Amino acid sequence: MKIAVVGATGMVGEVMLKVLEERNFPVTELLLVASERSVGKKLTYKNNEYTIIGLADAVAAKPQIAIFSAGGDTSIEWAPKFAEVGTTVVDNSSAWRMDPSKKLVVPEINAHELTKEDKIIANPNCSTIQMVMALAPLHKKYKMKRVIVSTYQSVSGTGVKAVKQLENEIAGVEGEMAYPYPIGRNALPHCDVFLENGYTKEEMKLAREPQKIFNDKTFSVTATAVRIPTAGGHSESVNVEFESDFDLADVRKMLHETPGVIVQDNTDTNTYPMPIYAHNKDEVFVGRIRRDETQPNTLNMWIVADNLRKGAATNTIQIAEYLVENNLV
Ligand code: A2P
Ligand code: 11C
Repeated sequence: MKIAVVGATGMVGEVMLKVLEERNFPVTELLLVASERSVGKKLTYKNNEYTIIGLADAVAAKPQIAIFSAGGDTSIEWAPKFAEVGTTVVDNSSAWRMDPSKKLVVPEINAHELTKEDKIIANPNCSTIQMVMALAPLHKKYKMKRVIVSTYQSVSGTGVKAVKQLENEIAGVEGEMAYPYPIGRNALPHCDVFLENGYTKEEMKLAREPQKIFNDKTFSVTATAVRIPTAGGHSESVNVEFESDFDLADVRKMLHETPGVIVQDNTDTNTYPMPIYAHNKDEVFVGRIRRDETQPNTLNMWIVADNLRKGAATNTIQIAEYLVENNLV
């Protein structure tokens, strides 16, 4: 495959290159793309040096696949230009996710919907991906009515500036602030910008994206998204009410048998998912699985994943792998 990585110098771009290499993606030609500021700089992939090129040159090269993580504005402007020359774009930004003409894909759940005609495919938000990975098998069997999720999100979700802010605070040095407040020794109930309805954009992504991924509007999701001082890995407390009652042992068994999900759940041994264990892993970790004793048919669980891997780079590359394996590019 002739593949372009757009945003190759960014935080997610760097992980994309690592994941492509680890999974031995069938690359015949690799185009590394970033802003004009980076054109001419070098990056290494599989011990070979590559020179960063600009977007216009990348379009002219007509790659079969372009994986994008260069922000929404770049995707809005450039994804259609790639699509026009026949490239299939898998986009990690929020630009196309809720566009009814574009598919929003978590491969384990809905990759089967993809066709050759899908030229721009959206990758969901990181906090959505890990949540739906755990909800998918349970929804299929017990049918969800309502989900209440509270997130504990790492600074890496915000970007380099936020990672630096936390590092500076830990080191006790002054520096640029990514957040309106200190993040070390703090928790900010504020991920992304506030909207007119009082929710943040991140919270509304958690509310809307799952309905599109499951192609089902019969359940609802309400969210509170919180930024905490972890370097990498998002955690979520999820309360889910089902239409029908469940068997707890069956819930555990189903999650255990779900590809891409690992159950870490033993209170006797203090076994539960944590960001430090999810770091650099592609799986979604689920634990603290227990019945909500305050109302019928309701479950509590704790879900953790590496937001830069399954939440971003890995999911994007899994979509690209699906396209290749199914002759869709
Ligand atoms: P650059 O490093 O040249 O700025 P992050 O999410 O870590 O901020 O990274 C964003 C990525 O998107 C970087 O690779 C960045 O390149 C790239 N990028 C940002 N703006 C543009 C643009 N206008 N055109 C192409 N790439 C862009
Ligand atoms: C965060 N979820 O942790 C965000 C980062 O829509 O792709 C990814 C934003 C997005 O702040």
